[in-house]
Parts: sequence; C-alpha cells; structure tokens
Amino acid sequence: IPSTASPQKTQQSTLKIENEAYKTDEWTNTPDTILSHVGRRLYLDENHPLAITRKLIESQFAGPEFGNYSEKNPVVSTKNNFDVLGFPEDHPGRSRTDTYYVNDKTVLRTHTSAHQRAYFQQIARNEQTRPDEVGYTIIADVYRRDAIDRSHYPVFHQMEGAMLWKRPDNNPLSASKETAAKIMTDLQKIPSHDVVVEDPNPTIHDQRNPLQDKHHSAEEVEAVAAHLKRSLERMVIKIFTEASKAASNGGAEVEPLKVRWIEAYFPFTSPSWELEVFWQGDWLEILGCGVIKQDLLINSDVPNRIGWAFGLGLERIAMLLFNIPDIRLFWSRDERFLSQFRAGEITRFEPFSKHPACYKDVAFWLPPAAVTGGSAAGGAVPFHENDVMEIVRGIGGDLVEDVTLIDEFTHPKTARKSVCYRINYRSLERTLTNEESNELNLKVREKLVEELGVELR
Ligand code: FA5
Ligand code: MG
Repeated sequence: IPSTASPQKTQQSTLKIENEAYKTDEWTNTPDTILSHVGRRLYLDENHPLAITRKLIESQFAGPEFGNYSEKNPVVSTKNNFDVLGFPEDHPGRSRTDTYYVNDKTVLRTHTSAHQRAYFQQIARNEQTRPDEVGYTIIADVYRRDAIDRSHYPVFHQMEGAMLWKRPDNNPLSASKETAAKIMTDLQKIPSHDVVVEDPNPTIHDQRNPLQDKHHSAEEVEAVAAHLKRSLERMVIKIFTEASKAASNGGAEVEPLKVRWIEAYFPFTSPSWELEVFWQGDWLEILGCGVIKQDLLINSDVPNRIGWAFGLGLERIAMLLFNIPDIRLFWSRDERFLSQFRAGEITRFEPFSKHPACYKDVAFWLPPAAVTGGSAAGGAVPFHENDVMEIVRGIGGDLVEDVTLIDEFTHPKTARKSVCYRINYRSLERTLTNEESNELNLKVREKLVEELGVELR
C-alpha cells in the first residue's frame, strides 16, 4: 500500500536526542528545528543573562535549606510530565497541539514539574544525611508548542522550587496547629517588605482550588501560603532592586514595581496562584505556584510533610532584570548581544539598532469539517492555532517576531470559518529585505495548505 506520509517521515523511524535513539510513532511531532536547541545549556554559560539570573534567584533560595540543581536531559516520560502530577486524561496540556512528543510515552518536558516527584524522593532518601535540606530549586530547558510573541518561545527555561515541613508521623491533621506555628516562625525569618502588592489575597474558588481537608487544616494552608508568597515577593523585589540599580547607574529610570497575585489552577497544587509583574505597559505572568497536593507527596515518599512549590519562567525574569525586550535574543550568538553581559553583573541591555519589521497578512478558510478549539477527540482533525504557529516557526524561525489573529469571520450561509493572521517578520540582527519576507511568507502559505488543508483567500 503506498504511503501518504512524506518520505522523510517514513524513513526517520528514530529520533536521536542527547545520544539516545528514540523510536518514533504516530505521536511524534518534534521537528529538528526544536531539537537543535537541546544541549545548548544557556543557564550554565556563566556570562549569559540566563545564567546570571539563575544565580541571583538561587541566592534567594540557598543552602542549607535548599539544594540548587539542574536537569540536563529534556526527554521525560508522559508519566512524569503528566500522570504523577494528576493531569486528567483530557487535559489540553497533553495534546499534540501543545506538547512536543518524541513518541506516545515520551515527550520533551513541558515544565520542570516533571521532576518534582524525583526531588521529593531525594529529600526522603537524604533524610538522615542531609536533614536540613528541606527544599530545592531545579533549572532546566522546557519545550512547548505555543504562541509566537516577544514573551513566548517554544524552548524556554523554568526554575522549579519547593519547600517542605515535617509533620509528626501519625495523624498529621490533629497536629496541624503545631505545624502551622512552626511555619509561621519560619515566616518571620523572611524579611518583610513595603512594596504594595495589588490583590495580595485574591478570592480562591472552592471548585478549582478546594481545601485538601482530608489532609490539611485551613490554618496550615494559610501558613504555607503566607510563607510561599513572601518568599516569592522577596525574590521579585530583589530582582527589581538590582534592575533599578543598574538603570540608575546608566542614568535611566525604572517604573515603580507593581506586582499582583491572581488565582490559578494546576492539577498538582491547591490552592494555586500566579504572580504577575507590570512591565512595559502590560501585566507579565512570571510564575505559577501553590500548596502541593498531599497525594503527590504521599506518592513521593514524603507522606508526612506539607509544603509549597513554584515554577517560574527564567526568561521572563531575565527580561525584567536586564531590560531585554524580546525573548528571541536569549538564543542570539551575536556578539553585540553576548558582550553586554558578565557573570555577577547586572547591567541594562542597550538594544543595538532596531531593524524594521515587515508584516504580511495571511487569510484562509478552514477546511469544512474543522472546528476551532483545543483538543477534540475523534472525527476530523480540529483546527488549532498552535499548528499555524508551528508552521510559521518551522519556516521563519527567529525571523518572526509575532503572529496575531487579526480577523475571524463565519460565513452566514455556509457556516464556513475564515481567519486572518498577521505575521510580523523582523530580524534582531539585520534588515530583512521585502523579497526575503515575501519568500518566507509564500512558503508559509504553501505549507498551510499542504499540512492543514486550508483554502487561501
Ligand atoms: C507551569 O509550568 C507549572 N509547572 C508551574 C508550577 C510549578 C505551578 C509548581 C505550581 C507548582 P505555567 O504553564 O504557568 O506553569 O508556566 C510557568 C511560567 O513559565 C509562566 O508563568 C511563564 O513565566 C513561563 N512561560 C510559560 N510559557 C512560556 C513560553 N512559551 N515562553 C516563555 N516563558 C513561558
Ligand atoms: Mg501560567
């Protein structure tokens, strides 16, 4: 039977990542352009802004309470990335539109939380030899099929952090007063601050973030949450203070720090929050966090501990710290970028001249059976915006600054849907010619037809 798959796909039955060969299957959707980022380890390159940022954050979560770790290999099992964290079967994060699959049981990690269980288990194993180490940070590269804009990149870095408190061995719930008091004592050790936090205590909705009342008392959760928030606020204030110093050294001014907490949802924490910082005219989400689900701790050999965890976007924080305007810059090998940073020094990034942008609009009809939305089971392949992003990324790479949906239209008679995306082509390093942008855009148009079956308008 003749195969309809492209020859490249049928030939390539394994993917080689970090010297390991992985069998591919119908789940595989990781392109070489993404794999080419594996192993760059920017966070270890001591003069790189990501490494400098990592060090600064690690200094806020230091020993002996915290061990600071990194995880080099981005290939993890779906079990560790999703299952042990309690992701439901139909969670959109599991979808091939959102995640780079190596094969059906293996992905490029979508977050550093994929390592949570292993590090909780490590704390349990080291209980005798390193009793003071009750928390950790982990730095790693993570991978997502995501939007394209100045604060999103398909490969980015996260730092995971967690801290646990020991509870008496039996019936921890009845000992919750004791535990809460212990956590409150630790809270007092974190210096308080006078930065105004907008909405320090957003309303928590029981449906998304129930009290784990089988395991926790409200008092304990409040103590853990207070400790979590103050720890993270302190970290952000430290970053901001350093950024302000650098700015005033250069004679520039920084807008006053504005932060806010909002309620969030994660399958492995309850309650959960996100922390946002006001930056260049908009709220920028920098991290997610929460009180760790006790079931996860029970399944990770630390049943008698309670604690918090967070996961932050390292690029987002580095952008605040160094005033870096575009996330693509972190991957630049241009000396005009790299030479501006030195280990241990916080400086203000001086953009080399901004090159002109050239935008192209691409409008098309979705295939008749296609519907927009997240993951849909069975039937026609649903249209997902991330597939458009992936095609643009595959062809334009770092020459695309952002892609935005600028128009949507459903034909009143045929009910067919049409969309229009604006693709903004701009190099960080040179001026793109109109012909170059045109050529890229033509290829994008062809590929949209070929891979998504759309009809160009
Ligand atoms: C998570 O990934 C959770 N694992 C975080 C967490 C850990 C919650 C532990 C609770 C306990 P989220 O998908 O929101 O959450 O991503 C975390 C951060 O990564 C975001 O706040 C953002 O700063 C950054 N981030 C997310 N997507 C991108 C992207 N495409 N490019 C750059 N940074 C990103
Ligand atoms: Mg988020």
